[in-house]
Amino acid sequence: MTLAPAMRESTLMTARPRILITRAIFPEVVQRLSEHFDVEANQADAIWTPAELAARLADKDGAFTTGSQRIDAALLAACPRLRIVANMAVGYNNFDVEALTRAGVQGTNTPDVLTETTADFGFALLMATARRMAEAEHYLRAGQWTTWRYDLLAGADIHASTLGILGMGRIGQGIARRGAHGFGMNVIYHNRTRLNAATEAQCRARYVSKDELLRSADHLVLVLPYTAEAHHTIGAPELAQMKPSATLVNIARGGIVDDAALAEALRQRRIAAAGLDVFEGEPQVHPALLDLPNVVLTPHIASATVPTRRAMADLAADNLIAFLGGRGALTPVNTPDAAPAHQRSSANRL
Ligand code: 8YV
Repeated sequence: MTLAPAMRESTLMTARPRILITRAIFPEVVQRLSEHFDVEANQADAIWTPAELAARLADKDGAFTTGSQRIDAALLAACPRLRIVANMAVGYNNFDVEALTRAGVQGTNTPDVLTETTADFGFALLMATARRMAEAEHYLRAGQWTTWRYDLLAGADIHASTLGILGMGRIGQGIARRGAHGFGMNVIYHNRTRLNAATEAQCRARYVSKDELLRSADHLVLVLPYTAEAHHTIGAPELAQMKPSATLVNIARGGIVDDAALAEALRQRRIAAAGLDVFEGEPQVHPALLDLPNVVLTPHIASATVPTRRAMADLAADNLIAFLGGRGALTPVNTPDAAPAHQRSSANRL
C-alpha cells in the first residue's frame, strides 16, 4: 500500500521508531536503546543470511550493525523505512556508501573512541611478531626448551629501528607516536595525503613515497582503510621490495594484503615475519598461513578491550538516538540524498 505523504506522516508520528540490533551487544546498551525505540535485538547472536537480515530490517527505521553485515543496494531496496545504519566500527567497508546516499539513508561509524586501544594492539602485535613471542610460547609449551643457545628464538629489535606506517590516519598516528616517543624509532609513513607539518612533528614522522617505505622499513604496519583501490596493496611485487629481515603487521582489513602471496613470502623467508589481525575472507584464514612458524595470528581483536568496545557500542547507539530524534548524526560517513530513489518518511523521529 502506498500512503500519501500526509497520511504516512500522521500514521508514523504516533509510533516509536523501530530498530534492529543485528548482533549481540552489551545488555546495558540494548536497555538504553529500548528506552528510545521498539527494539528487535539479536542477543542470541545468530548469524543471519543477507535475506534474513533484509526480512528483519524491512519494517525498521534504524539498524545497529557491526562490520560483518553487508549493507548494499539490494538490501536497501528491500527496506523502504530504513533511515539510518549505525556501524559499531570505525571502518565501514561493509557499507556501499553510494547506495546508502542514493537511498537517502544515513550511515555512521565509531571513530576516535578506539584509536588508542587499536594503536596499543598494533604495537603489541608488532612486538610479538618481531620478538617471535607466539613461536617462543609454542616452543616452551611443546617441551622443546632443554638448553640455552646463542640464537634461540632471536628476533629483530624494535628500539631505534625504522618503523614504516602505511595509512596515517588517527590510528596510524597513534602507532607513530608510540614508536617515536616510546621506542626511539625512526618513523616514516606514506598516505594518500601528506599530514600537515605540526602533525608530522608531533608524530616525529617523515613522509616518503610508497616505494621508499617498502624498501626502508624494518617494520611495516598497515593501517589504511579498505577500498576497491586498496585491494592487495601489499602483494608479491611489494613484498619483493621489502627487506628480508622485515616484519609486516596488518591491523587494517583483510584484502589489503594478498594473503596467499604473503604466505609464500614468509615460507621462502622473503620477509622475516608477519603479524596479522585481519584476513581475506575472515573468519576463514588462508590455510598456508596456519602452517607457518613466523606469523602471529589474532582474530580481529585490535579494538577489543572492554571499555573501548563499550564506548563503540555507546557511540553507535548515540548516533541512532540523535538521528532518529531529529538532531542529526554525530559521526556521519555520508550526506544522504534529500530526494532518495524511493521516498522515505521524515516523520518518524523522536
Ligand atoms: C571492529 C574494526 O571490532 O572498528 C573497526 O573498523 O575493525 C573493529 O574495531 C569490527 O569491525 C566489528 O565491528
